[in-house]
Order: sequence, then C-alpha cells, then structure tokens
Amino acid sequence: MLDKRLKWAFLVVALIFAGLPIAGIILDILTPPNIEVEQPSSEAKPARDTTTPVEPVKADMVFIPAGEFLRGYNGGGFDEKPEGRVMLDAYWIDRYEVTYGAYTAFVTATGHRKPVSRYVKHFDKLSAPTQPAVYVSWEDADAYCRYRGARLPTEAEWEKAARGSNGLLWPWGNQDKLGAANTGNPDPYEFPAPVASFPVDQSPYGVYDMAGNVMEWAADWYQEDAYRDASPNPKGLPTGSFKVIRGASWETIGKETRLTIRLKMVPDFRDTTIGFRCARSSSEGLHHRDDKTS
Ligand SMILES: [Ca+2]
Ligand SMILES: [Ca+2]
Repeated sequence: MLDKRLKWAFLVVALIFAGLPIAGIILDILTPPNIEVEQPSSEAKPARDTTTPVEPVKADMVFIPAGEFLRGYNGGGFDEKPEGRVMLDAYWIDRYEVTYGAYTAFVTATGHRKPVSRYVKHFDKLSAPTQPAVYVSWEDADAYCRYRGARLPTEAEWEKAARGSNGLLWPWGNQDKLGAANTGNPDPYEFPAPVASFPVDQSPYGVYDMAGNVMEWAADWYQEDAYRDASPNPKGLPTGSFKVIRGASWETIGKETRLTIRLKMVPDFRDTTIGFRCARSSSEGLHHRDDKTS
C-alpha cells in the first residue's frame, strides 16, 4: 500500500517538473516587454550644478602701484602733447573689459536699461557672456561700476594701466603688430572677441585688451589741452560736453591704434564699438596682497 502511494507521489512530482519549462514559456509570452523602471536613488543629482557660475570671466582687478608714468606722445596729435611724467596714487583696474554676461547680471538685478535697441545690428554676434559689454553710454558704464562698488578709471589711470610706467605705444612695445589686438585690420575676429582672446594685447601690468576689442569710456570730461597740466592724480575738469574714450575697437581700421590716441563722445552716446572697465582707488576697500604682511 505504501509502495503504491510513493509511486503516485513520484509521478505527480515528475509531472510538475516536466510542466515547468512549458509554464515558463507561457509566462514569458504573457509578460510585457522588458521595461526598466528607474529606481529612485538616494544620491540624486540636481539638474544643474548651482555652485558653478554661468559667467566664466571673474571680475579680476589688477593692482597698479603708486608712482610716475609717462603720459602723452610728442609724435602724436595735438591733444597727445606734451608728453611728461605724471604721479598717480595706487589703484586697482579690471584685468578685462566688463563682459556682456556681467553687465546682464547687473541689468537683471537692478532693472537698468538693456544694452540694446532696434538700431543695433548683429546683436547675436555681440551678446555672448564672455564678449565685452557694448552699446553702453557713459552713464550706463558709470552706473555699473558704482553698482560694483567701483568707478570708471580716470583717463590717466587708463593710460598708465595700458602703457606701463615707461610709455609704451602699444601694450607689447613701440611698434604696431598686425593681428596682435582685435581691430578692424586682418585678424580672426570680425566682431568683439571674448575678452583676453589676444594674449599679446596685454599691458606690462597684465591688463588685457587695452589696444583693441572695444573702445573704453574713461571718467574724465575731454579737455583738448589736458596734458599741459602735470599735477598728480589728474581728474580733468568738473564739467564739460564730451567724455573721454580710449583704445581702439574691433572696427578700427588702419594704424591709428596706438594707446595714446584720445577720443571724445557725448556721454549719452551708445555704440557697438564702445565698452568699458572699472577701477577703484587702493584706499577704496580692496587691499593689495602684500598689505597683509605689513
Ligand atoms: Ca577683428
Ligand atoms: Ca579695449
């Protein structure tokens, strides 16, 4: 009797095992196609790394020590004469032209007017975050620098930062060099280049794009015979009709790109060839690295 039950039990088990592969095939058909369900991870990453700034060019300022520099050029135009040594206190100046990215952040934060109008052509070629801000009036530039706790450089500060203390005519020396700065002469950029794209256009103090890229507003009212007065820390007249513009631009054609050339423009003028950088007196907040040890 027991023997018979064992035989039955064995038969049932054998039938079950034999049926498994068939059941597997049937189940396989009934199972929907392979769909991977994303498992929530405890180490989920944010969509964007918020610690990385969108603006890749930092507001880096260069320290210009106190001392004399050679201002003007006797071989130049009437307003570049006479050349002479002028004393300046220490100051800081932006290593780069103010970028479109930095200026846009200022516009967003303050509601200041945008650097564009229906008269601006090729805006898409002028508005990358690392390109210099253009189409800014003197007042716009002044407002941006104040927002940053800085100010526009005086004409003398701009000139010393560009030429060094011994009066170079270009940041790299006393001879013009085609393609060394972004001008309208042959070079790889038809429009403003991202700041510091021309390593040769770097002054003895390491300030970029003083020869080219965009022309730059200075703080002073333009005065034709300003260089006759060799007083220290010149700031120009208290009022006037035109503000000073220095340096050449991506549209400047020909040899008139030397650093001593002085231009003037009404302060509310805006153009895609004009940008700016900011400065700050050494007593206005920042301290030179060496000051820490003294
Ligand atoms: Ca060019
Ligand atoms: Ca420039």
